[in-house]
Amino acid sequence: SWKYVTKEKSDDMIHVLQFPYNGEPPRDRLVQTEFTPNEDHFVRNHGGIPEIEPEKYFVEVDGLVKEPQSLSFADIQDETKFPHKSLVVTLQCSGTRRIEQIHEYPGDGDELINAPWGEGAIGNARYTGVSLKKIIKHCGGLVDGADNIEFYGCDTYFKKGQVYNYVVSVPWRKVKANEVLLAWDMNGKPLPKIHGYPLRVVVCGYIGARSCKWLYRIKGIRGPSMAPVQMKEYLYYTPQVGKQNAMYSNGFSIQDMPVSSAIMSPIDKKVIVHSGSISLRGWAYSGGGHWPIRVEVSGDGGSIWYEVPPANLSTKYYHGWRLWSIDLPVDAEGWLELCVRCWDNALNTQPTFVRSAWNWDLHVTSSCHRIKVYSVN
Ligand code: MTE
Ligand code: MO
Repeated sequence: SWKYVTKEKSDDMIHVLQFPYNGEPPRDRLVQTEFTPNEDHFVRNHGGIPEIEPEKYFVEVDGLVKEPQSLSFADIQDETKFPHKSLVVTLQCSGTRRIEQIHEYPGDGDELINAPWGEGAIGNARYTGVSLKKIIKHCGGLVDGADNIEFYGCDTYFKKGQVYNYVVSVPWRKVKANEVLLAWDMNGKPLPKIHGYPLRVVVCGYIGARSCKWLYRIKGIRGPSMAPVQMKEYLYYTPQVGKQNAMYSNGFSIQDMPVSSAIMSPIDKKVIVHSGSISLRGWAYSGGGHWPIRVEVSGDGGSIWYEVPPANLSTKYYHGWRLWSIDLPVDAEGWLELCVRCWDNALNTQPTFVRSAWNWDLHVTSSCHRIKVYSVN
């Protein structure tokens, strides 16, 4: 079997697809650090990894902007024009934990798109760059009637015999709120090639799909992008949609990520020898500008819940995850179902079972995360 080799990623990444490179880190390691090391951050690619020389690199800002411009990498980094800005942002693929939906009931058979992600298609980093709002203002602002911004990535991918660039959009109000960053730095290091070098979009609180890598064009448009990634992928279908009646028009375009959480340690199906408590660790995250405020775990499938002590939640950021840990009291011996659920600051919480929110394209598995372990007390 052929394997894409890159020094930018840890050797033990779990490849959910071999080509293009799509991988997530080992589960227990992901929650060891609040900021995910760049080499452990999950990677989601639709196509190849472009090689871009920053000296020859330009970003076109055009479409429905008043003064279209072509900006070099040096222009974009020019602090006299655009103040530098750092933001802590969790990027989450809407396919995170898809494997649970696949086990519940298989969905869209297009495996190239529907990679069987586990709980690791999420990562947290401090990104530095400029707010896209400043760039658009620099280009005279939007023409009347324009209300979305379209991004073009210079990678290409194939689907159903056609070649596409990666193209997506976000509404202007998101940009106006300074929640869209053009970033060249990830955790104090130059953006790795595999994460979009030299410049990528980072959209706070939205599904990872809108954070376009290898950005080469920014276009003012009216209404969302008509490109296939925007119109045909990342749709959330009602439960009645399946193989016989799937139609893109029945899908709801996913933007904000809902509240979710996962147990990353211990690992599913393990035997745990303990003396009265099992220590659990994991992540909790909510998109759309919300953040986790309460995490609870259960050792009996969800009858009795224990609150994770607030002191065991990592620092609160507006757009970042919170790691958590707890020693869960356990008397029972034998197979136990451990589960976690989270509340965000808008008091949203998670669906109880995977089947509560199963959808044909298998996106946004945000149900209460459950694993089984064998307890020896
Ligand atoms: N941008 C381009 N140009 N091409 C892509 O395939 N994948 C998107 C997004 N941006 C993608 C892209 C998806 S679906 C996700 S989840 C995030 O990038 C993943 O970002 P990462 O690989 O840096 O973790
Ligand atoms: Mo994604």
